[in-house]
Amino acid sequence: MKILLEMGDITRKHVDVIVNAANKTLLGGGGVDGAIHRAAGPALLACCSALGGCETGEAKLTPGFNLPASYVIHTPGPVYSAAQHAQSVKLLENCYWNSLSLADQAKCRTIAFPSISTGAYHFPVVDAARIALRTLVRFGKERAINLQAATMVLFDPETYRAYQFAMKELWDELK
Ligand code: AR6
Repeated sequence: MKILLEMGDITRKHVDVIVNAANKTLLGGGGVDGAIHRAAGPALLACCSALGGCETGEAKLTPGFNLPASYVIHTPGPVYSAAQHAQSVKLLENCYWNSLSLADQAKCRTIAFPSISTGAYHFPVVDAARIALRTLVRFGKERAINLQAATMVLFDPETYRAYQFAMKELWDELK
């Protein structure tokens, strides 16, 4: 599975599935969640309302409705807590791993992620980038059957630079 970084708006991505940094209600919100619901149209909210919410780190699949992507995977990231750093890390890992598993089971070949938990949920971005990329690499090595490419779509230059830094660090380690 290829891993790619780009700067942009995830609602514009022509991939099989995009991931939404949701909250546990799955009833929409601000940030990337709001942008995805606006672009998908009201049918997405109607569909999400029937799902009964989602636990932090778990993931649920819906159609993409008016989005260019066929599906959306909704995963609530952890609200970052420095006092419970290890638990925040584990939950963020689960978001990536469970989203990838669900996408692979749905026979998706391409997936795009936003930087989960680094906006309203305040996860330190370099730590979050390390967790995201390491989990993508591990899933690609251990589990991917259908998935061929995972793209991190980063919305602002600072987040993009953090992911570039984490990618270089990981690359240097693997050399
Ligand atoms: N495409 C890609 N990334 C985006 C986009 C976009 N269109 N819009 C924002 N981002 P956040 P969280 C980036 O706050 O921290 C919501 O209200 C953003 O710049 O969207 O997981 C939910 O309902 C940041 O880098 O998600 C939850 O209540 C990243 O996406 C809560 O926020 C994540 O920021 C979830 O907080």
